[in-house]
Amino acid sequence: MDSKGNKQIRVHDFNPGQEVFRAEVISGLRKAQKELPCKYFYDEHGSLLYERICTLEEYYVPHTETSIMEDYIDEMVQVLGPHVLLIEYGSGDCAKTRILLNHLCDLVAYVPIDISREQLLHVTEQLASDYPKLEVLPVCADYTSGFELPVPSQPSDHVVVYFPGSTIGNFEPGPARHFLEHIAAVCGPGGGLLIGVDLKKDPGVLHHAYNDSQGVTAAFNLNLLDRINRELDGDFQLESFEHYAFYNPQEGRVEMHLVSLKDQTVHLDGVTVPFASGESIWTESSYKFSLDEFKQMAAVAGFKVEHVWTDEQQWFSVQYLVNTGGTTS
Ligand code: AVI
Repeated sequence: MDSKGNKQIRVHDFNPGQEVFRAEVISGLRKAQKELPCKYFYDEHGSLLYERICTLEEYYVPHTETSIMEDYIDEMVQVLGPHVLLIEYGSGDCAKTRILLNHLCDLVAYVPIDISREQLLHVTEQLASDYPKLEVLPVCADYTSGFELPVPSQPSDHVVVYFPGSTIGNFEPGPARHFLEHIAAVCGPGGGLLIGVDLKKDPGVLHHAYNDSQGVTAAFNLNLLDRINRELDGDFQLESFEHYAFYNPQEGRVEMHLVSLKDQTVHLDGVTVPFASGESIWTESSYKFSLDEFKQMAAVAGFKVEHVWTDEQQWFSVQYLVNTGGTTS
């Protein structure tokens, strides 16, 4: 507590920092198919743009997932069980988490993990005031690399990892399986994973979701170049690149690219990057799953699908997986 009686917020900080950002940007732009990791979308401005995407009707993911959570929260609370330590990977603005926090009344502690330090601090302050009895232990980290989890002051019955929003779809298949294996290790036997998984659907719906009419997704994609300009002294001309997103049915994923509109040369931090007209930087993949595909991937990582909740159109699913205590690979 500080002198005014407010809870002191201590962030466990494992943020990889500028050197890693620089190295990953340069190595991505040197590849034959240029690419940039989608985790770098989420600087302060990118996080705000993503929050705006999440309010768009065309981007069905958040509102569909939220209705599933609201419709089935009582069942979810039963399935998750009592005295849970809840860990959220990529907590963002915690909008959906509040549904869980409002209903899991005997929660032991909540550990939000996010790469965006500003947003993590802001959200933790809000949670501390809205849930004064809850122990909140924020971790600033790139959750795709190693970091230590804080230890709560009370023991828990079991650990539940919450991973909403179908962010699992932003991993390539091999890394997705490894990430699920990592989560299985964090949960331990008897622990579980409550995860949002986007499902295969009409490609027209996907097209509109990633090419929204207000251009917010395009601005979100282009902000990555702006971030490189700001933080790595780059000279990308944003008007010379165009947002391009499409569903690739063979791979079962939406791909987002930034396409160069002319032959041009870009400089950043002493490095020169040539672009041919029409050449793209691949900035994000968003895989969509059938229920069976996801079940198989989860099984290889050591998880059994215990429960699946979907919306009526079967566009999105929230699934509870339990760690069975051994992988099948
Ligand atoms: C965070 N992630 C699950 C979103 C997605 O749908 O792949 C990011 C996003 N990209 C464009 N719109 C939203």
